[in-house]
Amino acid sequence: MDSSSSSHLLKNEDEKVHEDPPIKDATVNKYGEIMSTLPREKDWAKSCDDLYQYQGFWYTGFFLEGILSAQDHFKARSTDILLVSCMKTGTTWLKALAFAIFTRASFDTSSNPLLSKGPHDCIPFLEVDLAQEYSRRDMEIQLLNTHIPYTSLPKSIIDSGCKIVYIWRDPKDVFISTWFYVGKVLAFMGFEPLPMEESFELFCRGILTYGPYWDHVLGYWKAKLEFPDRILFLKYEEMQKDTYFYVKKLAEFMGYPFTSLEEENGVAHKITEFCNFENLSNLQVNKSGKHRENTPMAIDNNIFFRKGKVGDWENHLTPEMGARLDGIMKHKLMCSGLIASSHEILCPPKCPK
Ligand code: PAP
Repeated sequence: MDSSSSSHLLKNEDEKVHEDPPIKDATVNKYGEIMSTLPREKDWAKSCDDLYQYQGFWYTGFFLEGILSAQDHFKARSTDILLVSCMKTGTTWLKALAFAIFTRASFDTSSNPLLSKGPHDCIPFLEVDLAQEYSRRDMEIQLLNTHIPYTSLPKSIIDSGCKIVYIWRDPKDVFISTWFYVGKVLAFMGFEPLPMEESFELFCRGILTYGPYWDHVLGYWKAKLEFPDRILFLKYEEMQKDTYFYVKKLAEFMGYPFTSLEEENGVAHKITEFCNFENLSNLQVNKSGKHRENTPMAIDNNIFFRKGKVGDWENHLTPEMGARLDGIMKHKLMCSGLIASSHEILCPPKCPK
C-alpha cells in the first residue's frame, strides 16, 4: 500500500471533499410516509418507540431513515471495502483490525490513530455517517462499515463490485451481547429495558434491530456463494482461536498482503496484539473517551467493550434457552452449507471460502 492512500485518514473536517447542504424536508416527509405503512413491533424496552419491518428486517426509526436515505443517495466505488455485521458480532474488533492493516504504511502501532480515536470513529458507519444526499465522504477513504442486510444494500454497492468482509458469531453470545448493550443504551435514553426473558422471546422471533439475526447471516452467506471472490466470511469464535491467521487472511483479501519483510518484522503479530480485547479496551480513549464526541449522538466508547469472550451466554441463559437458539439457527442455516450441524455453530469449518 502506498502511504499517500492512508495519510488522508487524518484529514481535518475542512479538507473533506463534499459539504452537506441542509437535509430537505421533502426527503424526511417522504420517508415518514413510507414508514407509516410498515408493520411495527415493540422494541426491547417499555414505552420505547416501535421497530419497523422493512424488506424483511426490523429497525428503529432512526436507522431506517438512514438506510432509506443510503439506498437513495449512497454512491459506492469499486475500490471500497465494506465491513458488514449484524449488531454485536465483532464489528469493533474488525474495524480496528482493518484500519490498522490499511494504515500500517503510515502508522505503526505506537502512532496509530486508534490510540486516540475509538474504532468506530476511525471508519464511517454507512447508514448514519454517509447516508445523506451530499455525503461528507472523504473520497480517499476505502473502508466503511454497515449493518444493512445484503438484500437491502444500496444498489450502487452491489453494482460497484466492491469487496465485502462479513463477520458473524454464535447467536447465543450475540443475544447476550445485544441485551447488555441495548439495555445500557435504552437506560441512557431514559427507557426501562425489558427483562432478559422477554427480550429473548423477541430475539427468537427475529425481532431486534437489524434482525432476524439468522436471515442477516444467511443473506450474506448466499451472496458469498454467488460471488466467492468478493466476500470474505469471518466468524468471531474462529478469529479468537487464531487471530494471527485471520489478520493475514484479512490483509490479503483487502489487497494489502503483508510483505516478507513485514512478516520478518512481526508487523502482523503487532497488529494482532494491538487490536486484541485486552489492549484495545484498556486504551484511555476506549475507557473514558466518547464516540461522536461533541455531537448529540455522543456515546461512551466503553459501551463497545464488555467481556470479549466466547461462550459468555452460559453465565446468563439456561441450557434450554441455548438449545432453543441453536435449534433455530440450525433450522434456518442447515441447508445453506454454512453449517452442517448445530455443533458447527460454535465450531465451523475453518474460514469457509
Ligand atoms: P456493534 O455492533 O455495536 O458495533 P460489536 O463490536 O459488533 O458491536 O460487538 C461488541 C462485542 O464485541 C462485545 O462482545 P461481548 O458483549 O460478548 O463482550 C465486545 O466486548 C466485543 N469486542 C469488542 N472489541 C473486541 C476485540 N478487540 N476483540 C474481541 N471482542 C471484542
